[in-house]
Amino acid sequence: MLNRIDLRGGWRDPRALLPRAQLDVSVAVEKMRPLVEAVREHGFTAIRDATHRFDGLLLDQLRVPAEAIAEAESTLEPDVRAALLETINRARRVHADQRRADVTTEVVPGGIVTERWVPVDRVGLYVPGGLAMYPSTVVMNVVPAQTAGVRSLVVVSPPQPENNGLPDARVLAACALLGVEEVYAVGGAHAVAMLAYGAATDADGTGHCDPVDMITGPGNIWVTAAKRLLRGVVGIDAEAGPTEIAVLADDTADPVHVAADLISQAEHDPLAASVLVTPSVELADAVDRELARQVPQTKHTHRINTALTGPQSGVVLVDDLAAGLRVVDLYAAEHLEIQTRDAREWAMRVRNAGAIFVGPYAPVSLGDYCAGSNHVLPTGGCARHSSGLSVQSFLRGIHIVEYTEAALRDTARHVVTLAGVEDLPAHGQAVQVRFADADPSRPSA
Ligand code: HSO
Ligand code: ZN
Repeated sequence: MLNRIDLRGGWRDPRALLPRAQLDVSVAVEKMRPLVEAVREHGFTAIRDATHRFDGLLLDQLRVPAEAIAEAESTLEPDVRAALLETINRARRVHADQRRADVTTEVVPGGIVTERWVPVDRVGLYVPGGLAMYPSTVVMNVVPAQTAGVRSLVVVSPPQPENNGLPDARVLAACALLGVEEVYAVGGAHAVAMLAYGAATDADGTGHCDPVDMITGPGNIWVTAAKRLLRGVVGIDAEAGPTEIAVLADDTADPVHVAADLISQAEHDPLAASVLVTPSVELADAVDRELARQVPQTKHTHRINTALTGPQSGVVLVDDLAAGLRVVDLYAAEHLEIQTRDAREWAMRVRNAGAIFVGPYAPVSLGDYCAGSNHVLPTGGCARHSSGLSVQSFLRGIHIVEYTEAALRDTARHVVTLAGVEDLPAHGQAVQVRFADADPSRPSA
């Protein structure tokens, strides 16, 4: 069922052999440019037109009324409430431990630098609502932002015809449980543009969404395109591509589990990537048999089949686990499962992955919902240089520099020397001018 890539006996350029979804955002960027511009110029009317065009809904008001948010919470099924509360609770525990303290370093006597961590002021969270609804994503974005101390949080999510043009009821309920009050029924590139530029949010001009400083949250290719266009106007967390799971497994792995986990992420998107890396041909064969058995039993068979048989998914056969480790490091998966003997030791040797799930009882779907870890993770190989969403994503470290006269006097010659090297003598002069004895042209007081 899965494409097979045989890297046994070594390889020359594994990057060319490793499957990866081909997603050309640049084409989408050009398509979305006029819409983003229209929102900047015309605000509400452009958003309403786009919502009509893309969601088939003509809305007079984008802001979700407080009563609708409260209603979504009060009608929440008890088991869904319990699950969401548990998710929130666990995520809060993990994220609370991420909060960095301000640090003061005495660089030289009388010269100190303090790094002050200051939260971003206003953040917009995009919660998708296309192929699937994601109340869990509300939690994964809001919890780190709140833990960081973000003052103002706004959620946007596409209006759903089956919920009277409001976002999904569970998404609204998650907002209520987290205490998020500002929610708009807008999706797509126009939602991202609204967050970036701000806009009126109803026909009579009484409501207004103020521009945000930063936008986070996953979305489809149009949302990603808008984020790329608006990076710089606002801060952008990352470009979320189709989801990925890689499993590094040996002959101790249970093929039933491995197949179920590969399927679980394929369920998101026909472009999702499910990759098994193993030295065991027996396991690869058994996983294939399991996929053939399990996939027809799934609800979203077509989507899953498309993802699993696409060029972005496959089994990579390697000589041994050490070679497998090199492959998964080159691949830099969003999610990496280690299903091997001594799984923890192998996990600790991995250099590139968004999140690592160790052993038979930590499947990716645990992390998607309820491990306490964050599920907004780098895709498309970005795990080589980036981390998943965290409290840190919402903080800026501001250096506060304090030097005494004596400390600056002691340092002056180095500044002057380096300013000379860079042919920027006025830089040196800005230090020297402070010391009358070094500047005979200084008028006396
Ligand atoms: N696997 C997705 C997150 C998610 N799964 C949300 C289910 N709901 C990207 O990490
Ligand atoms: Zn998932």
